Amino acid sequence: MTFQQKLDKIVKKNNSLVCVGLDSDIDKIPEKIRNGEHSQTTFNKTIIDSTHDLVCTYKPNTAFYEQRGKGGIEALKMTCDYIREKYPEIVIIIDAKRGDIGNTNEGYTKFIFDYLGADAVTLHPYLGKEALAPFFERKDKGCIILCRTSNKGAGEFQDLIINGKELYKIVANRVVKDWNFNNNCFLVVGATFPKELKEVRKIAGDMTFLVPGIGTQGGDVETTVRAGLNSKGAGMIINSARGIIFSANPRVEAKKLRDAINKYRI
Ligand code: OMP
Repeated sequence: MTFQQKLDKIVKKNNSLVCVGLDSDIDKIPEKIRNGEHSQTTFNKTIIDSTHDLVCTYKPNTAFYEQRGKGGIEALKMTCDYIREKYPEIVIIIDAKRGDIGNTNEGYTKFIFDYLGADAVTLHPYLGKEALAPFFERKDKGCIILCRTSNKGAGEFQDLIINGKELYKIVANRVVKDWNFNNNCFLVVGATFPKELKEVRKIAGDMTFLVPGIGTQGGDVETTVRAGLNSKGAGMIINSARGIIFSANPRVEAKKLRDAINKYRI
């Protein structure tokens, strides 16, 4: 089964475009869990058990695991194993923002797809199509390429005009027309820039976007959904991390987000 097929199934089953970001910063984990053994994994299991019927994907960002060394990598692996064993229909995106020369990328594919068993990874486009080949060759896995990011300074490079066009539009166009020969490419477009999101949708047809920036970063749900939906009333994986996992009630917040998104999907 491909990444897109797996995603379509769970979007339908849970009626959800919500991606919960497992950005489980150890310093923000409630104290009673933090002091126990395998605290990051225990925290993630609690989040996963309380939201699994409300989401389509989980997206651990490797930064919050790598910073802890061995214990963090172990927690990342245990979290991925837990999702695959207990909720195998839910998609796992590893947010690692990789993209090196081809030989090095081979190593990243082995870690992310084979060791962790993830369904997709986030990637930088800067080194070009040739360098990303080891990712593209994994036909069943998703290659989610940064296009127009959610951070304030995103425009520094991404809005540069080259041959009369913004760089982010050139990236979108290239991914859609040239890199997606295995139908396993997707784009990251931030919720904090709905005008640009709409522009990328015009270029990308029905391609699925990973859309972070809702919640703590301030992206508006209605504007984002209206700007980014594809012709099938889907095509978006809408991520919120801190706004859900560190809230007083993650289940309530995840449900609130799912329902708010669905209100504008018609
Ligand atoms: P919250 O701001 O806590 O919801 O987390 C957002 C998550 O999405 C973090 O893991 C970011 O690294 C990630 N992200 C962005 O915030 N902006 C982007 O443009 C791209 C990503 C990403 O690739 O997921």
